Amino acid sequence: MKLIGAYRSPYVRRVAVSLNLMGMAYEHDPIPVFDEQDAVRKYNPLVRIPTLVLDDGESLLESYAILDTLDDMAGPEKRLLPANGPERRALLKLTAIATGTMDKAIWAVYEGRFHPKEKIHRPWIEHNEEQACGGLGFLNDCAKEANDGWLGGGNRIGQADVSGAIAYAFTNMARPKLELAEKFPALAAFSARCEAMDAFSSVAP
Ligand SMILES: N[C@@H](CCC(=O)N[C@@H](CS)C(=O)NCC(=O)O)C(=O)O
Repeated sequence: MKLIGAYRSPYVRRVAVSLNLMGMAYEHDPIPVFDEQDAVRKYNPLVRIPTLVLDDGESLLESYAILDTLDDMAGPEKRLLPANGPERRALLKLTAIATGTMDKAIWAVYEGRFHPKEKIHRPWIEHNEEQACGGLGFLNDCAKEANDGWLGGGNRIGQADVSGAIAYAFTNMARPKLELAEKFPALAAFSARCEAMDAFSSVAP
């Protein structure tokens, strides 16, 4: 299978780390989504990354849908979110807080990147940054409680951990002025612990 999109995208990265953790081999094609739209459109009518092209040519899109399919393919031992039950519900919530944090950090970035200077609306950037910090604060409390364990408890890394660690790393990289390591030290330490794993460091942004 082929994963389309640069690892700078936190959504691409959470798919890449998940593939690594599940031990699934893939080819990486870091097509720049804004510069080579037709190359992405061929696989995804929304022209967004990540897009995962399966060996039979079918393409999967939207990271949550891609990961749901990969969990299904990986089977019970390797899947990163439980298939059902209250544990799934709790971990989906944590994962949604992590991906919502990514959304908000990206919206803050896009406001500055895609508007001419005179049309950039600072309050909208601050609004999104505040929401991203809300998500990171919640994850920081989970990291504090987890101590040296995983965000959602349990004895092995799961999707809430992957997405939580990447949400922090991406927001910290994209919004350095927010000084996140000082605001959220437990999450910063958790993210650093994950980033030291091969599954993460081999797909650094
Ligand atoms: N909800 C989507 C978000 C994906 C997304 O926003 N990707 C960005 C790159 S980080 C993108 O493709 N942007 C191009 C655009 O929206 O025009 C997912 O989880 O996959």
